[in-house]
Amino acid sequence: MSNAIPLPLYAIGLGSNRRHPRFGDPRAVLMAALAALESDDIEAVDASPIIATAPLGPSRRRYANAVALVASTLAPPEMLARLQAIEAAFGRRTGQRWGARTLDLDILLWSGGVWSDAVLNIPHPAMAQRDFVLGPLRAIVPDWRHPLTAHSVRQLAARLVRAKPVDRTATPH
Ligand code: A4P
Ligand code: MG
Repeated sequence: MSNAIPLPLYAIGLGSNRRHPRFGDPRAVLMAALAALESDDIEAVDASPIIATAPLGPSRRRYANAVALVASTLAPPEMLARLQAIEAAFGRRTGQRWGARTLDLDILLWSGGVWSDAVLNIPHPAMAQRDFVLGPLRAIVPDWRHPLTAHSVRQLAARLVRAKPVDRTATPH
């Protein structure tokens, strides 16, 4: 019998739209990144399927995206530092915002709820607008509620589908 207090959980978004010279294409980059996330103080709990997505923003390369659920006692700033170290180890280029990148790791949700400081915002401010985030997130934690809106991930994903502009009825000019 165990009366251990459950470890805090983080949902981590993974994205890549550049090959890595050793790991290969973006899908292979994400598989390597999922393995790299596991460490003495970060326990892998679950991972979504890796999906191919159309780029949002100026980059023309398609992305591979996934979400990992991890358990860790690391505080949010420590987790961000760890993710940035992994990005750096994968040779991520800094520079152009939204440019092609080998690996992008974002903290999407944390079981502690809300974190907000000059360099870190949890929940990730754009998560509710991004289907490449909500799709994989729904595959592993559909019932997790956004701490600010109280919507579940499943509800957020459904709202986003409904909000999509549909232009099948455009009148001819
Ligand atoms: N930061 C603040 N909150 C967080 C958080 N919750 N998690 C700060 C991670 N970082 C957070 O991020 C810039 C700074 O955000 C960090 O230094 C950290 O202090 P970054 O990852 O270095 O820069 P970025 O990714 O180029 O900019 P940004 O605005 O974060 O871009 P996004 O939102 O990451 O979007 N299309 C598809 N299909 N799939 C994608 O994955 N990704 C992007 C990048 C664009 N289009 C995409 C995808
Ligand atoms: Mg980012």
